[in-house]
This record gives sequence, structure tokens and C-alpha cells, in this order.
Amino acid sequence: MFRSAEYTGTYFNTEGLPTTGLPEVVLCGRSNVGKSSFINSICNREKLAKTSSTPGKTRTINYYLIEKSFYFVDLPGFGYAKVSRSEQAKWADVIDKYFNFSKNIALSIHLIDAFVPDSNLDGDFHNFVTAKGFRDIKLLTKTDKLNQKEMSKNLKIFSENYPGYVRDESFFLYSIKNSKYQKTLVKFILNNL
Ligand SMILES: Nc1nc2c(ncn2[C@@H]2O[C@H](COP(=O)(O)OP(=O)(O)O)[C@@H](O)[C@H]2O)c(=O)[nH]1
Ligand SMILES: [Mg+2]
Repeated sequence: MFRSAEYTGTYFNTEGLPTTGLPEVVLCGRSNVGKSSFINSICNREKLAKTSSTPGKTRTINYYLIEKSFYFVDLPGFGYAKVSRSEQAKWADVIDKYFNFSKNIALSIHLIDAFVPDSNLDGDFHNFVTAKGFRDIKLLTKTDKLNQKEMSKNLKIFSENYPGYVRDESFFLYSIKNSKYQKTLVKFILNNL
């Protein structure tokens, strides 16, 4: 885990976004995929980032300074079906603007629900982020919810959808219920700032 973490700010749109001057590790994914839970888990801080069981709540960009050496930037979740199309377009716009604005993006972590390895929304985001040329890794979240059989089935689907991604090199498993997933990822992030 990371030993120090500090929430530094929330932005409702891209106006006034900070120029941090430090590497930024971006967290992206569908609404409710577990972005905030991931931050809390890997920093071992229960309430650093607000989590919610109601999808669609995070409409903001949140910054967290980690070990005084880099930032986690938690972007709005995309693709929550129950909000209007115009609202969804606005969030997509915020994501696009952030990626265009920041000159400090070291790594994009694309969180994908281990139960849903073939969502079109994730496919769209994948195309977006790789077309822009950012370093991108995938994090399969909530793995505790799948049994072994479901996991191997979904890993196969994942590999078909994202060919070339290699376990523990460019994709990682995660669960907030088991700290065993942290070490590899912490090492990877620190080596890729
Ligand atoms: N079982 C399980 N639930 C998780 C995990 N990660 C997140 N959740 C739950 O998923 C819901 C959404 O999490 P949240 O972090 O708010 O998602 P966000 O919208 O991507 O920030 C919450 O109810 C979390 O408790 C996980 O690894 N395992
Ligand atoms: Mg969140």
C-alpha cells in the first residue's frame, strides 16, 4: 500500500484544474466500477475517497497527493444509463478535456469490472486513451465476486477484447477485500511515474 495520501481538491469542470507539476496517475472507468474504493484500499484509508453504492454519483475530478510524489486523479465515471444523454456527453467532455489539459499524465489506469469484461463503453474508452498515446493499464476490479470458473471465463473474454495485455505487466487483478493484490500494483505504479 501507499503510506501517505492526502486529498487535495475537487473540480466540477475543467476550468481551474491544477497544474500539479508532479506525475498524475489517472483513474478511469464506468460509473461504480470501484475507482474510489481502489484509492481507499491501496492507501489503506477508509474514507479518503467517497464511495457510493448508487451509481452515477461522481461527477467531479478529485485529486489525491500520494507519498508527496505523485497524484491519483479520479475522473468522473462514464456510462451511467440513468442520466440523460446530454449529461453523459458532458462527462465524456470533462474526461476529454482533462486528457487534453494535463501535461503530467504518467499512466492511465482503466478499471474494468471483472464481471463485465466486454462492455462497449470500456471498448470506447480504450480506443480513446490508446489513440491519444497514453500509457494504459487495465485493472480488473471486484474479483472477489467471481468464483474460479467465472474468473477464467471472464479472463478469456478480457484477453479477446484486449489482446496484447499481459497479466501483472499491463493488466492486473484487484479486490478491496484482499490485500494480496496491492504489492505488484504499488511496485508497478512507482516504477512507471
Ligand atoms: N465486493 C467488492 N465490492 C467492491 C469492490 N470495489 C468496489 N466495490 C463496491 O462497489 C461500489 C462502487 O464503488 P465506488 O468505489 O464508489 O465506485 P466508483 O463509482 O468507480 O468510484 C461500492 O458499493 C463498493 O463498496 C471490490 O473489490 N469488491
Ligand atoms: Mg467514485
